[in-house]
Amino acid sequence: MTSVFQHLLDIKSQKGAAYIVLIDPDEKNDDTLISQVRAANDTGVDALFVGGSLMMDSKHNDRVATIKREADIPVIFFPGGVNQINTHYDAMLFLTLLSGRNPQYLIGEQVVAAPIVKDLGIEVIPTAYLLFNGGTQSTVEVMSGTKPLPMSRPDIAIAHALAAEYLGNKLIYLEAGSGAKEAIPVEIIQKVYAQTVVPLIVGGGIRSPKAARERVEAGASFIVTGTVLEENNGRGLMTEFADAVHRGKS
Ligand code: 1GP
Repeated sequence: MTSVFQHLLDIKSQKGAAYIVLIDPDEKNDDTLISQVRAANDTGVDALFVGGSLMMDSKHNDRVATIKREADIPVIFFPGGVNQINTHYDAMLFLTLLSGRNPQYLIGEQVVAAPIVKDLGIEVIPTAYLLFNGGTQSTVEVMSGTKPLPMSRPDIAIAHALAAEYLGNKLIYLEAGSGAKEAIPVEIIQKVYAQTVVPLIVGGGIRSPKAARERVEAGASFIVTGTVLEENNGRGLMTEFADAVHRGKS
């Protein structure tokens, strides 16, 4: 059976890039959860990332079960913490918050998670998570107690990306933070892409299909959107994003 990671790489080589929708299994999305997943099934979305930095009730595991039941595409755990692990995921990003200097998110959570992940048999995708300053204080910045990287310093971004590659990560996530005012700049993506062989996920503050397309052309292999779809519940925008990300090679 093809791994989820290989499936994502295959989509990238067939379509130029993959489009991933982030669903936060928090109570704020209770009413739209099923419609979002069904829309993703039907509009050319390639996979779902599921997770969030802060859960405001205890029902997130039930919501993930609902997402998995409804989804025809891979459901990938995008962990906000070890407490969110459950049996419903097809794979997980095994994240290290490499932009930060908080040992809890560099290795602490991972050590606690590892035996549980092994026991559950979840496919892991080693992923370096680089959080940038998207112009507003993100939930992940607050919850992780780490400083984001400056958007204005491609040299610092490149150094972190190279460290991520040499540490053996299979993906690098360039993250502006959910709801960011400013998405990761095209220039940062171009410069990081030129220096590393590791496929790039780009997310945070991407609010238009045009912005998504520009980031694919700059070198992103995977585009993630969350907030814009929470604010505009409907299939139309999802289809436009999928077409923009895939344009040219489908
Ligand atoms: C956040 O990159 C994702 O982790 C998506 O961000 O919610 O701003 O689309 P948005």
